[in-house]
Amino acid sequence: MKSAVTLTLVPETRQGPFVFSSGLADGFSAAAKLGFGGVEIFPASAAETEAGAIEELVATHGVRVAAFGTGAGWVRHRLRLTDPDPIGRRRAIDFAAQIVALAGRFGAPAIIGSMQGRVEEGVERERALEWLAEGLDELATRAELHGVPLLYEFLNRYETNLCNTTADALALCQRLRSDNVRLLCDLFHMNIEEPDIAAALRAAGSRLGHVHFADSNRRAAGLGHTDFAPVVTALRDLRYSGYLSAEVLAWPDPETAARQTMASFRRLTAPGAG
Ligand code: LER
Ligand code: MN
Repeated sequence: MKSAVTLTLVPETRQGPFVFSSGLADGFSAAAKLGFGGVEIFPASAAETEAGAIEELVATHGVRVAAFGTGAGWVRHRLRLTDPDPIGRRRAIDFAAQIVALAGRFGAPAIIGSMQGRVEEGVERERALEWLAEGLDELATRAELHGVPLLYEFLNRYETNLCNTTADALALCQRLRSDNVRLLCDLFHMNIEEPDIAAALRAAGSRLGHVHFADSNRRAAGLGHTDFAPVVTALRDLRYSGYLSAEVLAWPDPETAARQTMASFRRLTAPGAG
């Protein structure tokens, strides 16, 4: 298992679950100093992202890009894959596709989380799920050209009514033509929705592609009441080799949240732990 920490490039998400928010150079240097293997980047858009600067930071610090988020499409432009307007759906797919291509340069996957949208008023659930599947299929096919999966993140009920649990997300996968979609399991959302987080991770099995490593209150692991031992045992049993990426509040401050995450990561993944 590998460690990663989140970095947002979107100022209005500073209060959100992102550890670093003071630029690429600061974030990469802090991540490297604390021993993180990867940085998960939340860009404003592909066009506004300085890919060359990221390449230099990756080379300088020996820290990889763990993933790119696409959520700014929703936060900034209200784009979503389940927009009832076909032109809106097209724009949402195009926005995410550009991030898939950007991520591909780094051998990293892109994440579809809040860009999935929801079943909106006046829309049949079945229809919204079809639109979501169509969008994921197109983006997953594009991701395949870069040899990376597309990550689909199911969210808690306060953020979407599409897929709230691993079981929902696995059922969605059954609808897909592409087999290049992997699940992003966010332990914060799972703490709200799953009766047993470890069992849900086991159920995800080989579909599991990425983990958002957060405690019950969305603070760094160890600052809430989630019992991480069975979670990490499940991941070990699955031979999960992906990232545990700290998508957590910068509480009480970015440095402390990052240090706390790394201390928990080391304790939980040490040989013989669990
Ligand atoms: C939103 O709550 C979240 O977990 C993000 O990773 C989704 O884009
Ligand atoms: Mn998440």
